[in-house]
Amino acid sequence: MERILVIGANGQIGSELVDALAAQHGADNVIAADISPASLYGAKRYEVIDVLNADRLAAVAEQYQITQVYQLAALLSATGEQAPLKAWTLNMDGLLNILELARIRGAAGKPLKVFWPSSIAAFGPNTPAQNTPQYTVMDPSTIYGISKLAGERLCEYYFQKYGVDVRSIRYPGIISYKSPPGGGTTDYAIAIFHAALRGENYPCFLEAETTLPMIYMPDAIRATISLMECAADKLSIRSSYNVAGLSFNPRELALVIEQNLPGFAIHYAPDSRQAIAASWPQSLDDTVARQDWGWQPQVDLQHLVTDMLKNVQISPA
Ligand code: AKB
Repeated sequence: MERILVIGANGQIGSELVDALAAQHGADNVIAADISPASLYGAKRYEVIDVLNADRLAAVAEQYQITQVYQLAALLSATGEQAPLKAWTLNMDGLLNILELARIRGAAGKPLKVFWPSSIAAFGPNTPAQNTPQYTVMDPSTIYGISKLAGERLCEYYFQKYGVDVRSIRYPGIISYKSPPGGGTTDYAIAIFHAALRGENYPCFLEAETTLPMIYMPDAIRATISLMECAADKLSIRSSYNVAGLSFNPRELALVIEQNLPGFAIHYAPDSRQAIAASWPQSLDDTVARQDWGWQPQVDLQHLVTDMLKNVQISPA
């Protein structure tokens, strides 16, 4: 029986992951945790945890005899640029605390499987942008991307040196409607739906032709859980796997929205996030994920748009 701790459970990915894991393992076996005292998503078991507090992590892991941890607490690319030191501390020390927890519990005969998200932000301006290979130049230019690349190296180090069973995906931009994203560069592809459903013209902070790798939340959750369920001896990568969903740019996305919602219009007002997006890949080669654990995306742009338009609950502008 698994006992699963999800840190960052109130966030965009965490909230949906908690539901998916609870459906699979039983609500009693999933402990949602976040820094805020209030659980936004009604998880049956909820703990207030600051991932920077190693003693608290150890106490909760022992209390529930945790066997798996998803460490999702982080500052993303755009907010990270507003507070680089805070982003570095949270992203790096948060991961290190979890890896250390897994090392210490593993040495005590209580193995802890770890999931930690990397990102397309770990790539940079000199990375080949088309069909970006699994192994290639990585020269991230944001503090978030630098923390992701360093984090990938730490994951592999802890696996090689201590046998920590850590697994990771380089998430593309994740699109979802259940809970808002927090401070990413790919967030335009969610905000655009809210504007469209409010009947507003959308002022896009990226340029029209800025193609980025994206993934719809159901595919992202499926990828994450499949990787965590895969037999350890099938995994050839302990840094982080490239995983592709689909790729599109703001103009292409707006066109499909307009086909479904005639009259919708977009205009372009690029800001500092344009430079971040321009340094990231446009599409990913995820052959290794497909070979190792059978990854296969299911959602195309048409499906994503119709599903988002059906489900987004409009937020204030
Ligand atoms: C961001 O835009 O910062 C994130 C990411 C691609 O990791 N969505």
